[in-house]
Amino acid sequence: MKQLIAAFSLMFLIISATVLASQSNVKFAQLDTNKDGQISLLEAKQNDALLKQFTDLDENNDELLSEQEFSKFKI
Ligand SMILES: [Ca+2]
Ligand SMILES: [Ca+2]
Repeated sequence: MKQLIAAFSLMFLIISATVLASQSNVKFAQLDTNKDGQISLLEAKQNDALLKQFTDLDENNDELLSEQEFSKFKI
């Protein structure tokens, strides 16, 4: 019985960790509010962490983040 409880607690922990991780994972599509497939500086302002990394992430310095550039974004 103790093992069953332990197994359930572990499962619960894994599920909550997954939910938390997906919540903090900012989605490209959510930030790309005008749906042009790029994140502009204005759109990046929705997320403080992204704004701080914007210039580092923008490898071709066009002041837009492509999905590929955004994929390197770490919270
Ligand atoms: Ca956009
Ligand atoms: Ca760019």
